[in-house]
Amino acid sequence: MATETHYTTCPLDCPSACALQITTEEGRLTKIKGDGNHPFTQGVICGKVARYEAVQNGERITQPMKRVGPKGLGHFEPISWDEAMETMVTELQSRIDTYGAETVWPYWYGGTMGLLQRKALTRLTHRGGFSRMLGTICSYIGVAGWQAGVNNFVGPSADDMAACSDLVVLWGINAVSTHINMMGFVKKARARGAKFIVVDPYRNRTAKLADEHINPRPGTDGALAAAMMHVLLGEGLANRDYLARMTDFDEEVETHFKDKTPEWAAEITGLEAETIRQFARQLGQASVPYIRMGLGMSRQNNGAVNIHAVSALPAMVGAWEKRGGGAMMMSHGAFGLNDRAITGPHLVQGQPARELDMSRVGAILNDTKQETPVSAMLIMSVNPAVTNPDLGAVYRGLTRKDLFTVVHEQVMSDTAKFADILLPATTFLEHEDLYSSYGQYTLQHAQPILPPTGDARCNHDWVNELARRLGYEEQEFKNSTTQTVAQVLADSNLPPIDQWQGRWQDVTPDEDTRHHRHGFGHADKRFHFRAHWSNPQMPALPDHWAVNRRDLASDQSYPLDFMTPPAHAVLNSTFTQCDYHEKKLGEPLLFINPEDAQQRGVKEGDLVVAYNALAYLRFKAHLTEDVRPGLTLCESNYAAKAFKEGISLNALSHADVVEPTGGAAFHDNRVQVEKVT
Ligand SMILES: Nc1nc2c(c(=O)[nH]1)N[C@H]1C(S)=C(S)[C@@H](COP(=O)(O)OP(=O)(O)OC[C@H]3O[C@@H](n4cnc5c(=O)[nH]c(N)nc54)[C@H](O)[C@@H]3O)O[C@H]1N2
Ligand SMILES: Nc1nc2c(c(=O)[nH]1)N[C@H]1C(S)=C(S)[C@@H](COP(=O)(O)OP(=O)(O)OC[C@H]3O[C@@H](n4cnc5c(=O)[nH]c(N)nc54)[C@H](O)[C@@H]3O)O[C@H]1N2
Ligand code: SF4
Ligand SMILES: [Mo]
Repeated sequence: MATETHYTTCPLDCPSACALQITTEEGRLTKIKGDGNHPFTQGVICGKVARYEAVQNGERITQPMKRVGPKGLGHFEPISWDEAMETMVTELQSRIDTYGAETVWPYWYGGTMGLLQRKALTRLTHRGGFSRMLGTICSYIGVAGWQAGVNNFVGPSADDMAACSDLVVLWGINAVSTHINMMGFVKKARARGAKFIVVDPYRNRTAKLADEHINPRPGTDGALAAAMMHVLLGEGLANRDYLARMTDFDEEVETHFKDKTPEWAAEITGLEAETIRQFARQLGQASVPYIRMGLGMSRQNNGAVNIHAVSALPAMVGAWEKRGGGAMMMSHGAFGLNDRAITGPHLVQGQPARELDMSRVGAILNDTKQETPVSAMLIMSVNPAVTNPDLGAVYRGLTRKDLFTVVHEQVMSDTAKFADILLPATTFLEHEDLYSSYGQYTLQHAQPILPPTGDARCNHDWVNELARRLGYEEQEFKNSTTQTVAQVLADSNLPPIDQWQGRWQDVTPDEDTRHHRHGFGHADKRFHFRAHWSNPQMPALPDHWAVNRRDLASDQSYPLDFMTPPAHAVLNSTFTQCDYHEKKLGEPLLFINPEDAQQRGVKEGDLVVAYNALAYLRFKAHLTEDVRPGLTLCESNYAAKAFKEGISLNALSHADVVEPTGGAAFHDNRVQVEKVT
């Protein structure tokens, strides 16, 4: 076998969904680069995936195994797929007989974004009547905030921005690390003279490239946006014509903003009132302002209110209508896919089963009062022992003796170590899939390029076999991946693969739709300044909703804000088991402002402990003005082994029930910090 070139799609949970060019030699991955022909990738990919061989050719799980030591230690013994399947059927069936089908909780998330492999467990869940998973951990808070005002998950494309915007604002998104391709388009806009502003509590890699960095305290974007609207209205910079035609703006809304002065917001955000005024004027005076809103800013207890408030800014100045103007948060609304062949909603027999919030796995597994306890979990493409909040509770839950845990994994993740049955998973180079995106507008199809490693099977295949062994005879459990892809495309009125011109379909909505010129996603077609939250305690109009830990703190036990934004070198917990990426990531650093450090006698490189009511973790201190006084952070995520305590960063994250629909407030935590002597 000689050198071969292949094309595929990056499966990771990243808004870019890059088209990739793969080189193999003698059937082994040797090189990955961006596909230069793809309109969004444009030949650029991130450094972490460029070194994917660390996963592909690294230490993989290659055969089914059963646990032989205590849960959590990762001691296993090889078994056959047949024995693994038989054990699963026996263990699941006995628990279903005792407690009912809802005792089984299939659990999956961000390992792969490929539609077939990602959601395969859902059809089994539906058919079996198992507990359904409420997939809150990433975007639920942001989605609720966006629905309140816009309610259409489309927006101006990166091309629109590059070609037309004269003010580019990246708000709560560290694109250099989390959406690198976006930066190429920002560069083009800047080359035309566009100004580039970053709004983020943390002077991250993206902020360092900006013309201006505005750093509100975390969880205060609602106050900032409300005060900006006060200025826009007061200084004649609001677009009254647009407000009347396209929004629900009225006298009540106008009155609401009367006392949202920059001075009021300065108190809350920690910004100078003058900074807020100037920012509002820049937005109001720009011809085509564009805001790219990140989900990062939504990971707050008041995140939904903040997302809604920021999305109201382009409505206030009438930016949405102009090509390249308005705001963009997620692009998935453009795909219009019907995925019932994958998820099988029609396979539900009788009443739909209960839904359990994935962000509260610790609390749920430790809840002894539940009528139907969760006594079996099927875990696939997700690593809750690192990525879920309140890891202490997650560990206690996963070590329960009576819990039967199946984990399907590529590598020995921290969660895999808790498995009773551990199953080997293929990588995206070894299986077929369809890929949509939440940051750009192409639908991609990818064929397997390499044979499975060892006895690895793809998500689609083992789920189907388990279903058949449980006696489910529906066609959905017999279809191959190729048949399922064909069915999804047919159900979605899209051409079959053999009629595609290339490896992707452009699904970019037309310019009017991207700019909501025919209206927004509400019955009245208007942008809503008035949110209709399911929780009536949430402020209907853009405001500061004072429900964050800083707002509620009754004493100074944990005086410092603590955030855990995504690290550059890894993607969630993916790559944290790879030597190359681990080295790039480095040891866990606690970013702390020199002022806060000095008060604690802490110097650069000192060993410090950060603690709150949940846990303590030790870090190396990094003194930096990149965080304001009162703010600390550690970039996420790390495998447990990176910490002396043997548990990862989210031991310090609370599993709050975030309004209005659940989610995880990863960047709304508080700690105290002391020097370790
Ligand atoms: N390298 C890398 N890339 C990733 C990931 C990763 O872990 N590493 N994760 C992937 C995943 S799953 C997702 S969902 C996306 C997430 O990517 P996006 O949703 O696009 O946003 P992030 O870049 O996570 O946003 C993080 C930024 O939000 C800021 N932030 C936190 N709280 C607030 C706030 O209250 N207000 C404001 N204005 N800013 C705030 C943080 O300081 C940080 O700089 O990235 C994906 N890409
Ligand atoms: N502190 C903190 N925590 C966070 C965040 C944060 O900003 N701060 N961000 C949160 C966000 S936005 C998200 S989306 C979650 C994501 O959290 P997770 O969904 O847990 O994502 P990953 O950590 O990437 O873990 C995915 C696992 O799936 C495995 N995998 C990859 N592909 C496949 C496959 O095809 N099949 C199978 N069976 N396994 C596969 C990988 O090896 C990896 O171990 O993390 C959240 N956690
Ligand atoms: S992680 Fe994101 S930026 Fe990196 S290759 Fe994948 S899609 Fe592209
Ligand atoms: Mo995410």
